Amino acid sequence: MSQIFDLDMIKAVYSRYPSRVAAARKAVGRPLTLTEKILYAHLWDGDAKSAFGRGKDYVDFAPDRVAMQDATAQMALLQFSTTGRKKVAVPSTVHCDHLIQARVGAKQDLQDALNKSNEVFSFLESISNKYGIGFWKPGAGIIHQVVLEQYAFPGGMMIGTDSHTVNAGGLGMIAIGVGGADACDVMSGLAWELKWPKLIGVKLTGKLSGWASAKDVILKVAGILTVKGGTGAIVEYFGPGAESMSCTGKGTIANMGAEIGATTSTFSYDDSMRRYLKGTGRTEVAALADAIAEHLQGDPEVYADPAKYFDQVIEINLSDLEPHINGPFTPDLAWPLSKFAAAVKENNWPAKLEVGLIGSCTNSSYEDLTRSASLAQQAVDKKLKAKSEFTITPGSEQVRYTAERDGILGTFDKMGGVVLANACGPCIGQWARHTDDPNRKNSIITSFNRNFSARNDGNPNTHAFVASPEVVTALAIAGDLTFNPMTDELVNEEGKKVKLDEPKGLELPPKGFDVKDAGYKAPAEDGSKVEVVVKPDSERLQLLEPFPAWDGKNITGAVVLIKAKGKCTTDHISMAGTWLRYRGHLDNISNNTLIGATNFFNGKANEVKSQLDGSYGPVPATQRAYKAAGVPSIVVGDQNYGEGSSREHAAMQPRHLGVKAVLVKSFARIHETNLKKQGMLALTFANEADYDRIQEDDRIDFTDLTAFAPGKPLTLVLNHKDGSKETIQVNHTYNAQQIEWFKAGGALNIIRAQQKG
Ligand code: MIC
Ligand code: SF4
Repeated sequence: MSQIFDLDMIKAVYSRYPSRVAAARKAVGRPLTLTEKILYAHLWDGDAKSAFGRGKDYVDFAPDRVAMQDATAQMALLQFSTTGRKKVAVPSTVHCDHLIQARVGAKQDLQDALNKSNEVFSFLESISNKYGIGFWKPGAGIIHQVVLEQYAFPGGMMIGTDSHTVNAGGLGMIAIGVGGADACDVMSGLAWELKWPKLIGVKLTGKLSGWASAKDVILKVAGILTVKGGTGAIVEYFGPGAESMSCTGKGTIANMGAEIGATTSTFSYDDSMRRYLKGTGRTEVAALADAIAEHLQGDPEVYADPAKYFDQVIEINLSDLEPHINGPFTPDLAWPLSKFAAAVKENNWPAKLEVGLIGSCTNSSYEDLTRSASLAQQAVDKKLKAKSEFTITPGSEQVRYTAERDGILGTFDKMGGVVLANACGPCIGQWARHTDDPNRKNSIITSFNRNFSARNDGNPNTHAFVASPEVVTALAIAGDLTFNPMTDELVNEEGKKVKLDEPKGLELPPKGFDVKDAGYKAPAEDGSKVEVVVKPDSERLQLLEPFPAWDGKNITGAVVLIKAKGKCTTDHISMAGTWLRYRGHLDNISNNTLIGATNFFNGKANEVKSQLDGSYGPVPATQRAYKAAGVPSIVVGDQNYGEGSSREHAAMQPRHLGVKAVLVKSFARIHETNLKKQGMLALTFANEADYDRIQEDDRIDFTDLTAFAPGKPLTLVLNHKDGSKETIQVNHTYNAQQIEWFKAGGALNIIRAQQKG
């Protein structure tokens, strides 16, 4: 296996640890959690004293790495290319995984993607080559699995332009999902700021056995904390249960921490990580980590009395943990397996299971595949024919190659499974699902992490559930959502009743991992001569124009483009699926702006009233008309607005179309930052009930924007159609620097001026 991780960088990080941890302990005056150690070891200015006690403040950090996936890298690198820098300041990689559609199977699908998205892949390859960025070509694997296998290291700090960057927490990192503009800062050699997080401790005792797996830990945690419960927090898992789990199992838990809104999750360095590092060809990294192992774990006093050190503590006994199935439509609706069948009946969800899908960045480790294959083998042995369609998405070429060599993929094939490309595919709506009738309510179950409405196949009638790969496999064999493999029997092809035995798997391949072509391309030493082509008439790529600076005036007479009702995720604001096509072309992708959001005033998606002529029309066209007419507008939203993806398009598109502010009950972290970065106003109702005061025909005046200052609420006057007026307060979390971004029309305008100046 080629060695592409940066050993010198890791050595440099580790050499800072002993003194940084000692200084932090002194500043804080008590034992430290692992999270705190990693954060203090990565302070931009190294000054523990000044960082300590900054409470809810933003603090500057120096991440070690940047990872980007194809669908977000385009915008990140288009922004980077305007800064004037010659090379990235920290090791960075691009991974081509989102733009591959699942249709018939790996080989054909990959070829189709290469044909269809050649322009974008070539752009990413050449721009990576130019700026010193490692390039993982289409088919190499899903970003988070590749990062775990190649780059993640205990105690490191990484940012990535994808919300599931947090996956690397399974290998003891602080790995955080961000928008492309944040990545651009770090690649430009600037500090990266994050609000000092709250700490949630999850103590794991006992040991997983039988049908329960690591996925069930996070499915249960999601049920406890909900999609908002982790907001602003880093979740630290510890205890004997954590140590008894595989490293990739920890990765699964950290991965799906994105679904509870957590900033990230992490685990202390232990033997499972050591085994995984060695198993993936990184014996040197394991040796380096061993040398400072005490710093790559929380202090023993912390784990002995967690309530004293964490803001919240949850305890889970793995020995009692029941498998869970979460859904539909939201990842936090958690059902223990024994209660699920009744829930399906009570809620009238379609019990017939049409497709079971395993794999993805969440669950495609060797352990996951062998455990699921053990069930597939039983199906063959016990003469059961899988009743549902069944697909497998390997996370990387390394895992796929090894699983093929070891006969695992062959076993799935015997059960009727279809192996898809090593890519996101159905997880991100890149799925040409064949269905007889899209209007029929139907059910699917996946081992992925998200199940928002219409996410996987673009069909709002699809009820998507999330579970472990082994539960997905068992249910696909049964073809029935109400089947409980722990207790129920199935009738085989000979009419005999049979029962599935517990799944069995292997943590790591006994013969080691292998791969012929991992799909990596190192960048040129000197990329200055590399030419990056963006055709002026391209419909997929567009060079960026700087956004205009604020005019220094209060906004007056703003109309309400849309008042979004209920869940409004980044999928609602900037849909994926077929729209992924335009991720490098801001103007074209803006045609999907908020088309998935439900209009509070008529309960419909993509139908809003134009204040120009009173007609109803699609959101993007209505907004384009406001922009052309010079009418300012705002977007109003509900709780946890912008939940889900890191895609900054959800912030850049409204900005590009001329929306001035987004006013909501609460924000998801990444989206709020993305809005700020792009020079938008991200505001929250001081009084949530004021959401109800916003009327369809309001004209809104900002009366004190000219005095915009940290910690000071803003005042809005709502001029209702009947002539009455109401004044409301809105809050914001902008610090002084972020207010400068707003004034300059976006953070990039400032970086550009600095790099050129
Ligand atoms: C997702 O899981 O929603 C994605 C697709 O990976 C996104 C990134 C994107 O929108 O490109 C994410 O989670 O950040
Ligand atoms: Fe890809 Fe799905 Fe993972 Fe996002 S969650 S990176 S779309 S596999």
